[in-house]
Amino acid sequence: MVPGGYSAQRRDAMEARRYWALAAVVCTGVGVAAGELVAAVLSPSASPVSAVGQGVIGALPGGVKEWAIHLFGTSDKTVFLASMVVVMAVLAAVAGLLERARRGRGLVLIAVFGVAGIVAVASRPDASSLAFVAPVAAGGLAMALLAWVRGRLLRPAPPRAFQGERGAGPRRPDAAPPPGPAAPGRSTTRRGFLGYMGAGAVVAAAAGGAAVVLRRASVAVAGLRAKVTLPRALKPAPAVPAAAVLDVAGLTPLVTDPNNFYRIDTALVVPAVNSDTWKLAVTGLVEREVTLTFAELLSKPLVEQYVTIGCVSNEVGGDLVGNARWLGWPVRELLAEAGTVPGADMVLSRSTDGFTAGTPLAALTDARNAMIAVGMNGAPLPLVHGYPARLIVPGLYGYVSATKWLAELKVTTFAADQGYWTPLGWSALGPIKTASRIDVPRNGADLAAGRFTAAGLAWAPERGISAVQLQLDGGPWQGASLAAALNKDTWVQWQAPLTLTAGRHQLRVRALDGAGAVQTGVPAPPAPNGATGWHTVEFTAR
Ligand SMILES: Nc1nc2c(c(=O)[nH]1)N[C@H]1C(S)=C(S)[C@@H](COP(=O)(O)O)O[C@H]1N2
Ligand SMILES: [Mo]
Repeated sequence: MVPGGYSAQRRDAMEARRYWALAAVVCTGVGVAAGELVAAVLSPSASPVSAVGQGVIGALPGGVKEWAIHLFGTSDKTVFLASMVVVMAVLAAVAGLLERARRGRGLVLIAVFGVAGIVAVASRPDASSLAFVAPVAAGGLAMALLAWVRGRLLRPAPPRAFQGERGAGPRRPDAAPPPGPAAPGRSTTRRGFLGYMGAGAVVAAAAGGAAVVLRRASVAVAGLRAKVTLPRALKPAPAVPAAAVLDVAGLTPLVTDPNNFYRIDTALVVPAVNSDTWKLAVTGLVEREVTLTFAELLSKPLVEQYVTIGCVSNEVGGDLVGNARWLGWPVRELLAEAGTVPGADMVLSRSTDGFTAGTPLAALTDARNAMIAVGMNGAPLPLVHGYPARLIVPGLYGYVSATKWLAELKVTTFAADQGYWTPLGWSALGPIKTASRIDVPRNGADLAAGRFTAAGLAWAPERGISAVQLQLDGGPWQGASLAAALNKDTWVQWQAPLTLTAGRHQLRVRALDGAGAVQTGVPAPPAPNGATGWHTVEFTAR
């Protein structure tokens, strides 16, 4: 019997609850901070915490909402975020107490927060497909950490019988040990436990701090971007004619929404380039070096053109290709201002984060509109697509031409310089190969036998597409009908009526470029200069 056992026991139980609550707060804090960091890196537009906060405000009844928006939304974002943090900490502590009382209950509560985060992030208007990664990471990490702490560091609540005895007198010697403060867990001391918690808090603070710094930078740049008014092009791109758009469910839209535009770059963190201080320098084999500010760039006579760009890594049938209306200043005009020196045959474009692409000088100065692009589909470039300026060169894969966050154009030679990917085994030259893709039916589809319309895309930038042909079940090649082309630098939609018997089928596509050259059927992998082969889908008709 312990003298004064009653109060000591109670103290023990209370202290144990504090440990569990603390553990859950720290684990959740690490998870949430890690999620914010992941979000800051992957999709700078949406923080899961603020998305949940906005969702909560949005769901409040009218009067309360106005009050909340007035109090937090406009006047003081910091108060809003601080109160979110307090609410999350309280809920996390509750999760810890639930977990102590019954294994798994607290984890369920954390999972519910995670789902709330996913819903909040996914329902934002600018949600990218990566947006859900952050709340999944946050919830998953918080749950895994709490489960680990539970197993390693903490004792569960004593069984009911024992609890019933609480305060009922002297403790039975054979009763389960109470969760004592001197030994919060099976394998650690109180100091050890607090050490773990302190380390967790440091990790959470570091991750959260990094997320805040990254987000500040991108939010600041997003603010500058929002204030940009793009000038009208000297010669705007003609409106998309109705004849260029086919109406087939499942067919990729002719013009790609920037939110769905593929993204490829080496940047772990999206560069946040301040357009107020941004400069583009033309250097190297030039008569005079030229620098250009964003304001100067916007004041130039701009051109506008639909251009399909693609990644050399795109597999046959893949989706690393997109079509947008780009607004920009022809590179040849800037190079003419600088005056290139005879002998130069390449321009090494460099991004603010050190990526480089080597583009033939001729491709930047010939009649195609290679441009320093500032606009995509009528808006300034999204941050992930190179704000404030990037190169767009019709006809060339992105790795040799489409430098985002453009900082420098060095006029040079292929003998003297190499772009980023060339020493890594990719060709110095990267013209986009003629390609075609079946969007409908999808590989593995199940459809009704009878009449069916197949549809897809074909592209051969710079050369244009003159025909698309389909082969059903190894039969003769038949022509598909082409929609009108926007120009020879963009992909073209095609469709073809098929009559399908019941059973398994195979459909294959190939394109002919503007000169009538047939797309090669010889399979080749993406390296070193672009995949080839005919896209083939298999499906079943019933
Ligand atoms: N700064 C920078 N620009 C870059 C790259 C890069 O890694 N860094 N990748 C290039 C590659 S390989 C491609 S395919 C295109 C993709 O452009 P997008 O992300 O706007 O679709 O960007 C090009 N520009
Ligand atoms: Mo690429």
